[in-house]
Amino acid sequence: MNTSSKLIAITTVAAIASLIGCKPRGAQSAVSGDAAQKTYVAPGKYDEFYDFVSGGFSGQMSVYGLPSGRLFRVIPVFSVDPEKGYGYSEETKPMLNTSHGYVPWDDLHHIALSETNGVQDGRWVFANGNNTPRIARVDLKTFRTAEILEIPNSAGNHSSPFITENSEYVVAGTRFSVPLDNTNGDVPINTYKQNFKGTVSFVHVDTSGKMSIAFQIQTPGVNFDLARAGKGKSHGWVFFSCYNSEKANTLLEVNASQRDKDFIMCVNWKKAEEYVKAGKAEKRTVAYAHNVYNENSHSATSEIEKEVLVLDPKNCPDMVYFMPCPKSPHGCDTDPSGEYIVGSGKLAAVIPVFSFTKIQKAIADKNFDGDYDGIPVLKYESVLHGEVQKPGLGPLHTEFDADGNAYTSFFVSSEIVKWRISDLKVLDRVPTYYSVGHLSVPGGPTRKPWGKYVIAYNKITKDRYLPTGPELAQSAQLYDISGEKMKLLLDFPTIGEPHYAEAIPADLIVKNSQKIYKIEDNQNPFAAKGDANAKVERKGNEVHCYITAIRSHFTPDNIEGVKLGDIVYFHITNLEQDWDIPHGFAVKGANNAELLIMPGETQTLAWKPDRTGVFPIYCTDFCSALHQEMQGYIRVSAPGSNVPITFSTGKNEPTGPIAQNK
Ligand code: RUQ
Ligand code: CUA
Repeated sequence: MNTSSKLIAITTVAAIASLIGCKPRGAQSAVSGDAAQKTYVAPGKYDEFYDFVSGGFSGQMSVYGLPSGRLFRVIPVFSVDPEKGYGYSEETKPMLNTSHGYVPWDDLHHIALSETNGVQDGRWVFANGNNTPRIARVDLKTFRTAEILEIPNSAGNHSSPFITENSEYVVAGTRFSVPLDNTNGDVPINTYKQNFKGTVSFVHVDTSGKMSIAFQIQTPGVNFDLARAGKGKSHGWVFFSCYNSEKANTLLEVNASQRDKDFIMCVNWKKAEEYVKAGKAEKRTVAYAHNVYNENSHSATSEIEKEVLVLDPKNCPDMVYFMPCPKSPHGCDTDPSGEYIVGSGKLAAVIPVFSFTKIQKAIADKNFDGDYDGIPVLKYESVLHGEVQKPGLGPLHTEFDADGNAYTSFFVSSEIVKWRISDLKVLDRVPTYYSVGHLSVPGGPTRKPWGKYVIAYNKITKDRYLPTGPELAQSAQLYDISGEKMKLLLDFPTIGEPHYAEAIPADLIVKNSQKIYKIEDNQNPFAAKGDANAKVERKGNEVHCYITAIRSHFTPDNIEGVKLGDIVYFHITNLEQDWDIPHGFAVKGANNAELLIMPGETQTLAWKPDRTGVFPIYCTDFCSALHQEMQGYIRVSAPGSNVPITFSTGKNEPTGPIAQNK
């Protein structure tokens, strides 16, 4: 190879590495001697933190303990889950309803724990549905999805859900700009610049956790990527990173990387609230689902809402500003003081850090660099605290500790870099295995970081685990950040693709954790609150079986009189009032799978038998020494049969004729 072709080869390798991420060396030797001790949680002992980790394309959220990395639970949110019956039971199906109908699988990227005064409070965790735009709220008493709200005028709900410091709002910025819902969307795609708009939504959270869309702000047709709310002095503002300020509609890889700087959009939501109060918002007709799970009836309802209020910055001065940010920013993170806003340009060679005080001054002085679609653009130099020089390649996200340090993930150079906010000095760097996306410090996005660890959520696993065919578990890596230098302690596999995660001290959640549902509070209309209420009733071609479950039998466990063409509803009430004693329920041939019923709860399985005969039913959760005896039969006769409805447990006399099926 001559020198110039060598050079070409090297640049090509570098270019490829910069796109796919490179693999650091010394993967096996990176662990320090006391790592095992620092992550060992002895049998019977509790972890110090809960870690709520997004499942990405699995649509779920998983819960780990830190520092052990032990998996405790997968919480079904935007996808059906055969482990919990979520999305299969009649009671939970409405949770996955949308204006497009039933959507049983979505893509969950970001986690937001509720806060009071900027500190995690352990009440709820919010998550975004990325594909069919939604925000979910999980109740941390029960670790169940309590509410899902669809976001209209939105497509690709990526910039979501980021939370304000008193959980006043969770925000949702649309990834894709699109023709808005109340317009004729049937337009040529290459009329993007005229017809496509963005929106950011402010979803109000009331004191009980209930969500509602307070207002949306219509924006130029850019792509919103991430966001963070201000805190402390910047409380009242939200910062959204945006890319594609070129407004490209094809081959964004090239066409959306033209401009030297894109933007961070700064929204003064207190101002927006004033404009809404003053009647400046336009009512627009849209359709979006609002699904709520009722803890007393153990049932979800889905309603389609019809209206949103939309603010146009053109009519609302001083509400929205653009701040230039080099180049294709992804993460946009605010430090614990609320003074600094860190942009992470995926293609930028520096990390820009903006100052909230300077932003306010630039606004007051009208220090603008023209406008973008009528919205003032702040002068880059006038709002900049400074740039971190040569930090690494491909910065994505930044989290903070309580000592004035920031931790930024670098996808391309596959590392975490620690730097100081005050003087922007790089202090330390550690490799990740491989290609870290998000990272998280417990309490890192709040006013009160708990520190101790930073966890890298890696996109690529390669040789780190035993191979499992073409796909490997994605991985998290735990680093000790209590000293000056970061130290790798542990790898653990994750469920789905971890995007963002948030960790919280365990005692903020443990004390509220619910153990059972009280049977006397059970308001499910199909509950049988004792064996005396167990029964089977025919209503036209529906057969409703009100069945109780208690160790180790169902009442009734022999049911006859069902005819082909009927729909059978098994309403199972778990009478146990003891922690950790669920019962399961399954019937042979049910297309709708199974149930898992918590103590004191009622859940319903709908079954449409497809043939005559006798079908076993049984408990699917090993609940007692006689779990295997927890079974029964249901008989299905021909459509015209005269077998009467009968039901019993513990009776052996014949209940109906045998040959009526013929
Ligand atoms: S993203 S790897 Cu979906 Cu939050 Cu940055
Ligand atoms: Cu009930 Cu096994």
